[in-house]
Amino acid sequence: MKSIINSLAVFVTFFISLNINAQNYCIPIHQYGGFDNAIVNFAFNTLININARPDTNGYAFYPEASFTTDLNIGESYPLTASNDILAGAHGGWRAWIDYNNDGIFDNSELILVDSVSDASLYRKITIPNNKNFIGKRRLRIVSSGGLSPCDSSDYSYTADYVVNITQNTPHPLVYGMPFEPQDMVGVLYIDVFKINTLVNSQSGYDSISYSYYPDSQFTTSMEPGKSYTAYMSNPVWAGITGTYVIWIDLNNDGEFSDSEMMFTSDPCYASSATIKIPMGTTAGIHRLRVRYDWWGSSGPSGSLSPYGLGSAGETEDYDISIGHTSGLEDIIQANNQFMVYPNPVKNNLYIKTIGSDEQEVKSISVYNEVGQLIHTYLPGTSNLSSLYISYYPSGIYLLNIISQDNKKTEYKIIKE
Ligand SMILES: [Ca+2]
Ligand SMILES: [Ca+2]
Ligand SMILES: [Ca+2]
Repeated sequence: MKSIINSLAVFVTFFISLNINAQNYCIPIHQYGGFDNAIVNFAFNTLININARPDTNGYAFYPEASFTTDLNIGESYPLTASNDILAGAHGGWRAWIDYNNDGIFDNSELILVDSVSDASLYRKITIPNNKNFIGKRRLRIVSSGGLSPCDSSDYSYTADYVVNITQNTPHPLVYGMPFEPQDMVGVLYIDVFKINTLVNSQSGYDSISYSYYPDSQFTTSMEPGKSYTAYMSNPVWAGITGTYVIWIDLNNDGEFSDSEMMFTSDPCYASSATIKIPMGTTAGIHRLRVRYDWWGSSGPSGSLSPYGLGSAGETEDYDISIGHTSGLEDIIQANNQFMVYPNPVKNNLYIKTIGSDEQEVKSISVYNEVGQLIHTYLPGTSNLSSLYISYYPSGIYLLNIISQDNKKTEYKIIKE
């Protein structure tokens, strides 16, 4: 009788596994993993899963239909994760990608190890330049002390995703995400942000306490070597104040480094700042991040990070333009339908429609110097498209832009 039950159990387990995934991945059970240690926020490149309400058994599989992202081999992407309580984590993060797709996460597939006790994680993950890894692959991330991919520690939490490993897929430059504890959303927020001629008033806050305003919405042009005034405020509401920090990605590498921290305030409701754009800053569009946080620099981590979990506050991102005014004018004279900038370009090429909706971009094809098609990019309906072309070899490329009204426009660009 016992052997029949065992056989039945094996059969049922096999059957369930088949239905969950073709690969029979181990599924850890963490008795208390659904509580403080749960991975509530996770972002990897364009995959963003915020305020996930996980299962109480400490394991979640997020299907590809809802959460996935394309990752080129040989490129690096930001990964951010956190639980929901700044001081509550039991420490430690590990993650794997089953690169060889054999259903096992082995040590060579470990993509990050963080043994520091922290509720919040930020890493840039490089996908190995190996064509055998191309395809849909399982990613596993474990928080709070789970040392192996199948570890069933009581207090750990495990989340699985499917990522799509590709080659040379054009994509926008993505920055690491900021998060806020869910019950602190709207407690403190940035209601007004101004810098130079950019004015965003009464912006309020949204459910994830993060907003990205592309330069089709707000932007301003600044020159290297000059200083500009910024101003930021929140409505006086909770009787608590926060710290403002401003970063600008001056070298356009997709990260805000410590040396790119342009301003830090004392705890306050409102603050002015003088921002000096350093000489030698490369011309082009640069990401500016302003973050307002209750604990700010006095929090448990000692300084406010541009990424990961804050204590209560909001983050806003803007695209500002530095020192390429004359180049833009040249392009506008040449064609009054699109702006293509910066040119020469290093990382991100922007195509902005300056004509009517019918003239918005339908497709962009990129050809190399000898006329071979490299990519066709379908940006969707938007008056601003961005192509991440950092991995293109240096040289001259021809851009063939088709607008919604099927008119073709050609541009020559120089990739540095
Ligand atoms: Ca494997
Ligand atoms: Ca706001
Ligand atoms: Ca940077």
